[in-house]
Amino acid sequence: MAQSRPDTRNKAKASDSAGAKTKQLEAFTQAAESQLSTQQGVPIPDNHNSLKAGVRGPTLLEDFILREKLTHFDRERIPERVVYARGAAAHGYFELTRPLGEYTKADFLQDVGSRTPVFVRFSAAMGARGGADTAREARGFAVKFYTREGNYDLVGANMPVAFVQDAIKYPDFVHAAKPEPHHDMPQASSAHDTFWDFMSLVPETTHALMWLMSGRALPRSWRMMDGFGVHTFRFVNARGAVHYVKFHWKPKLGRHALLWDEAQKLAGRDPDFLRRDLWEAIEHGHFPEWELGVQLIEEAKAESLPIDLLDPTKLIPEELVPVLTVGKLVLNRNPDNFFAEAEQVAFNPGHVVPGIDFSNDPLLQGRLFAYSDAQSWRLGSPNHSELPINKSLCPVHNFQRDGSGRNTIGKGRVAYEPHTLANGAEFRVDGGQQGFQSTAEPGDPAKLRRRPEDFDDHFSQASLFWNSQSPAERDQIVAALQYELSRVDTAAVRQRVVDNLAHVDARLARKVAEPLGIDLPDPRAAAGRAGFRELRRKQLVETSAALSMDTAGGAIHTRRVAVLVAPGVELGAFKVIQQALQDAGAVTCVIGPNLGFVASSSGQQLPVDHALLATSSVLFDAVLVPGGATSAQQLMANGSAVHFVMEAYRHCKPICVIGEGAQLLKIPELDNNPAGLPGVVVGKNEPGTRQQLAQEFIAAIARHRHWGRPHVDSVAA
Ligand code: HDD
Repeated sequence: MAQSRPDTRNKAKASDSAGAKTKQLEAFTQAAESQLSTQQGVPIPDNHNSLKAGVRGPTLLEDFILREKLTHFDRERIPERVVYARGAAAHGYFELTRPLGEYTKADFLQDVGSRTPVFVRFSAAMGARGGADTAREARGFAVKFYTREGNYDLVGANMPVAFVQDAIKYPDFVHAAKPEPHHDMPQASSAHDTFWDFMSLVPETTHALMWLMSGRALPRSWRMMDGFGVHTFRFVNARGAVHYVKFHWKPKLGRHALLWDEAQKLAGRDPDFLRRDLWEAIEHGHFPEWELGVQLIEEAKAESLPIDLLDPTKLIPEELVPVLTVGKLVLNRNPDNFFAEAEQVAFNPGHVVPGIDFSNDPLLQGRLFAYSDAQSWRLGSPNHSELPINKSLCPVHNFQRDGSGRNTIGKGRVAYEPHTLANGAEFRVDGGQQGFQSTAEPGDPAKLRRRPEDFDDHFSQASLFWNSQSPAERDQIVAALQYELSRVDTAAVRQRVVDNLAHVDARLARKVAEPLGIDLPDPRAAAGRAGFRELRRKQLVETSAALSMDTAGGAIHTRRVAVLVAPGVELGAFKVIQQALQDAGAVTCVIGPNLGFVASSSGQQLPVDHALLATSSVLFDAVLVPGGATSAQQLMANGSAVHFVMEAYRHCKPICVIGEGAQLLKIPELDNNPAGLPGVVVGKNEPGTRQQLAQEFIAAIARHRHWGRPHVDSVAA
């Protein structure tokens, strides 16, 4: 292919006169930083008063400064994303740790150590842009790789499976899940009739529902959740050989979830909980990290798998195809401007680079159209790829021209191909081996509206997920389903859901049905309905460890520990533990009755980070109550302080109480003796034991939650 680059961005050469003009402009720009101006650069003399006909007279239409300011303001909002509207983003890089040339010719996956800049946006699927971060939601995990061969977007989620199998059902699914159209409620909640009506009638949703009802839908932090590409994609190597590929992001900080009660309280205490968490971690230099893993399946072997790779409601258990770690993702820079970057970023699963190709997954195929269409509407023009955050870093050259929001100045008379008039040589792009090559997929070319037979197995993997959960995780799934269905007014819908659940697990269905005022679950009733085929493919594994989040241990890096203090607090053990926590990477916050300082028992002034009235235990991962009789007495007399500790107890969070601080744990059934409670470290302010206390507390924090605490349900918090 001959090369001519009439509008290559990176190669513009400034002429001498342009250079002089630039210098002149720079001088103006420096002067202008201390001077407000209109969009045309005209200096603004007064930004407080509009132009009036006399001091008490009407405002003049002539005031172009006011007119321009208001017209711009009136147009500041763009339509929010129809799904995944609420989110935030960060910059970083992807580094390859294992060469993948054997599988794909993608340039950025060849050389170990090579780094590709990325922009990553995390989001919540159904909530509006102004909703709360901690609603029960599938989370978006969208990564834009700015590779040397163009932008590659991996637009995934924190769940490996989708709700529906075919893109033609996606708008129905979204309409059922979003607020009900007659009164626009509820916001960011699946606990309503239309959601469960649709789900109960479309059993292919069952597997994803299990994920949504689990802790996966309530991440403690975006930094502590998995990501998945969901669909099967294809890697194509330089020889044209194909491997099917599934993408996995695994967080370095482990996987942790909020409890439902916490999530609801956080929605009020700090609706920005997750975006603040990401922002602060990056601001403080705690750069979040994930490993990129791939599951690779030779094209010829795909048939022998018991799972249809084109079905987006199925995953491949890691026991069947292991996840190969190939790189790491590091987020190390917050955006400069939320709107210009996080809001205007336009992801598209159709953005692939040579060496990565689509599969015929019917959900993915629909997405290939939907995103470019959605972005052109949302960002106002097909020229959204020219916005700084969407621009590829490599040169762009084509003959697309004009349209609103066009930035590129396409030079010369030639805006077509083939041509000879650019530089006399013939320029023609009509095939050949360069550029992105679409790779054929084995398949049936007949045109029909049908799905492969195996797509009808809607329950095997929902059961696999259920079987892989720990007892505590199961309790939460049951509680989530009970909560959601208790809010569904239509009894027939509640009944259909539990009838379906009986195909996942009979005990699960019975337990969920208990408080719902309906009949016992009847799997035969579900099986009789339209859209239901009782197909159950044998799964080669009974359980899969990677499907459970309940993994013990791990680092405590960036976990937030609250330290409750009042005047008279003893500093000895507290200071030793605080230092040990900080050395282990945790963040400690001193919380006192008021802002300012608290005088310790030895008369030292201890700075307070947060006042009790402005904070809550749900904003923390663990609680430390130091000793000191006066301090403990005052905290005991403060309902907010007692509630703080008891709520942390109820949420099974690690707690360390020293000396008189133990009085804050008021559990009458235990005669107020907290010794031996899971995840509760009790100690004295004695020099010889401080280090050991600190290590016990760190180990307790590493486990994150301590299930099986006695009398949790009787705690009024
Ligand atoms: Fe989608 C946005 C993830 C299926 C249509 N989707 C969007 C975003 C994420 C996903 C993370 C936000 C990207 C960002 O941060 O800007 N979508 C998924 C996943 C899916 C999925 C994991 C299933 C595997 N989506 C899906 C289908 C369709 C769409 C089947 C339509 C046929 N998605 C869109 C959209 C959005 C979008 C309408 C909203 C606004 C936008 O794209 O930019 O085009």
